[in-house]
Amino acid sequence: MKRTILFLLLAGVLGSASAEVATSDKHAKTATTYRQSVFQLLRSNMAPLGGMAKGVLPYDAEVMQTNALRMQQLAEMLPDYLQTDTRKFDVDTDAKPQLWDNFADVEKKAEALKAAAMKLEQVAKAMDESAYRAAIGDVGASCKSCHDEYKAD
Ligand code: ASC
Repeated sequence: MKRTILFLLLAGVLGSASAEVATSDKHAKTATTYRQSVFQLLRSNMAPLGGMAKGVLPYDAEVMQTNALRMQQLAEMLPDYLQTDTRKFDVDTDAKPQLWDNFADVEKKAEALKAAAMKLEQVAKAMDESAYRAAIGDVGASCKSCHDEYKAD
């Protein structure tokens, strides 16, 4: 008991999202909807950037700045929205079970996404066109590194 309290205090002080287990079918379904909503917003901000990196869309530094900032904000939300462990319930999800076994790694990957999005914002602010493609590529690579481990598809 004392150890549990100490752990909770430490987790609070360190500010990390402490994993929470869904307590009912309804709770799990709602948490899954929220979790997927954050990813849909990330996707909607990433899609035009991907188009630019591929040369399908013209580079637009303003869109890059806006979307990179939004992706930083969404990356910050990821641990909160991912922390609810829905494994005990029958929810329609691509989340792999190990997401909740390796949560510290998930938090690290969310930080990496935020860092890549910060870099992209800087590059776009500086209008450094020679760096756009690589900076967008790094954001996409951080999406992929998490999907490879924790998303089944
Ligand atoms: C996207 C998108 C993702 C990532 C990922 C990167 O544009 O929707 O999920 O990039 O495919 O590998």
